[in-house]
Amino acid sequence: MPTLPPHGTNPTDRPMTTAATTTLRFGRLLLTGAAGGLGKVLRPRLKACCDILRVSDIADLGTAAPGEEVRPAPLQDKAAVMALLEGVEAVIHLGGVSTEHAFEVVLPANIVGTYHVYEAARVHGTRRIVFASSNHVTGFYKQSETIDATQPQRPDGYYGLSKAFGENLAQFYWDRYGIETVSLRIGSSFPEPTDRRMLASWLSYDDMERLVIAALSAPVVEHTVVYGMSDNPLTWWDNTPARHIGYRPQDSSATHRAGVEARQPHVDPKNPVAIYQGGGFVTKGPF
Ligand code: 15L
Repeated sequence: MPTLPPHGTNPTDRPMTTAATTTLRFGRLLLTGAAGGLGKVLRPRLKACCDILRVSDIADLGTAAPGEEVRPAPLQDKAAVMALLEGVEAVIHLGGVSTEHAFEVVLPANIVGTYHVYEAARVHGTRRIVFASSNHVTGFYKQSETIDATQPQRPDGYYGLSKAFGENLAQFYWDRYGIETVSLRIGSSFPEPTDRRMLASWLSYDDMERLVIAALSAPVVEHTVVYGMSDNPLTWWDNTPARHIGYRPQDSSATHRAGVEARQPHVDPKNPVAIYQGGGFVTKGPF
């Protein structure tokens, strides 16, 4: 059943895998935020690589498909999150708010909630978490810069700050308790890129699946931060420091470029949306 190596080991007899080819099977996986945009995409795809997929959200999750356990739970309820992680091998933590909001909205769902997930992982001995971070952790870098995940965080709002907190929490739980995390700084994961910014930040759904499977199955990750992007010819993010997780994107925004440019022929270079990597998020608020 469990396929993750014990903490501190680096087995050489297990091949790296990709979404398309993985034969890796987990016992029970937990997907939080399963009723959200990316949760709905990942739910059927993750079911293919585990015996039981436990899905959670505060929004309606529908009925359980074969091999699923449906467990609604508010992330700010510590007891509920404790129960959620019982018997879980690894967590894909997408839960919380996914766009910019007032701090009072972000705090319970993203900051307190993510703390509860890590505390529950510590208590139950869960060994790996795939954390849905965001490109908005570094949204105040300019689109004229190329950065990698080793550069200082520059969040572009309270949402980005909450994801920066989540990444720091992940680092702490690795250093202190040996719980491994891959923090995915997801770009724009939609069916296709719809504006010029997304030509750089787009992550196709298939590449999103490849990224999550790589994050779950790489033998040793400690705490790795990786940008979630497809193989876009135009990009601000260099994923070289995270190559060890074995993520190899196979889609590209190039095939959508002509359509995007026809729909959005002009960009005002003085508009902050076109200056900063975080796009429109940098102009939200104050609340
Ligand atoms: C995010 O983090 C959001 O969750 C998503 O809705 C998009 O807005 C994305 O960033 C983006 O930057 O395009």
